[in-house]
Amino acid sequence: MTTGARSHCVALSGGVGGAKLALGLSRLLPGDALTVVCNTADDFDHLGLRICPDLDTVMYTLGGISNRDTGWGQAHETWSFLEALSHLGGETWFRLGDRDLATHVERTRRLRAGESLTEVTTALCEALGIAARVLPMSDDPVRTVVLTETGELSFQHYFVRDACAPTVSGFRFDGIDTARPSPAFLEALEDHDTAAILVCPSNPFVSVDPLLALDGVEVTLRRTGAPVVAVSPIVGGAAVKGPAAKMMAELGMPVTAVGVARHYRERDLLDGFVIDDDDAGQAAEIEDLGLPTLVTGTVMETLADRERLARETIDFARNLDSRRGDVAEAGSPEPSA
Ligand code: FO1
Repeated sequence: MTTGARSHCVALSGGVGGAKLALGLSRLLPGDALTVVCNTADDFDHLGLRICPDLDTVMYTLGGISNRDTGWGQAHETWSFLEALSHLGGETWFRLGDRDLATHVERTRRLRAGESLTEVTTALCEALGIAARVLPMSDDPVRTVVLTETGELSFQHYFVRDACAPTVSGFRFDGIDTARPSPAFLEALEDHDTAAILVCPSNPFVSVDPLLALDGVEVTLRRTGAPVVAVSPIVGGAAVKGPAAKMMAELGMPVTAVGVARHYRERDLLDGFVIDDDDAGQAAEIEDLGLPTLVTGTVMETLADRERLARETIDFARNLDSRRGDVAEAGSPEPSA
């Protein structure tokens, strides 16, 4: 990022996919130049503790302590707590490692002491030495309810206890009508210094849609001067991780990058879209939706992949003439590499 021109980047993220791109972005951007806004509709109260999976996946990833194998929880984990809980007949379907447990205990303590989820997250990130700003999408409770053929399920019951097996017919975000975007979330979107707003390759329905459904977010995204670019979570007709592809199929949507592009396009939110080389054949159809499309490698296996995709996505965004907001500054962005 060159100085002078707008230098801040805002990433909208769910769990694993979003955290990978956020890590790439954090390697490119100095600390306060990156804000990661996380979905909190997966959050739930379990064993008397507030669990915030997407916040924790992003925090642990940026803090370098994430469990790369599972995509959630911490590395070098031990399971004494869960073992002891099992002996007491406690619920062990949601696996809480000993290190991870400390996060839930400290977060719950702070929340009970009256801190907002934003304040708690800021304190935890500081303790973990994370330079980027990590924010919950809201300080108010929003809870995804998964509508299935066998009835309604809380998100974690659907995702973990039932292993995403039930057929999905829809989603509901309980609390969305009264929840407000966290103050710093809207400020980041409207910040004149924001050069790009990136919708990370997270599940469009249960990770990104709750963020977008919060009052004021979509209208702010349309109004902001910063280009909004989404990275497709679907590559080659499959989700890189998680149930997005299965959900799309069950909702009768084409399980394609185009399908995801349409999902966002119909609400006029994006200035550009990033798809994988595997799906290059769909670029023309996405461009026909009015979405300039970058075709590149979007599957992030290595740290170098994460950094490259972050750099390419930012350069792509900066070179888009955002359809909204003020005309590009006098110091218009340098041509992308
Ligand atoms: N996902 C699982 O599939 N099984 C688990 O036992 C599990 C435990 C867990 C503990 C803490 C945490 O922050 C996340 C955990 N997850 C687990 C992942 C979680 O359900 C998902 O990360 C999100 O809700 C979806 O993005």
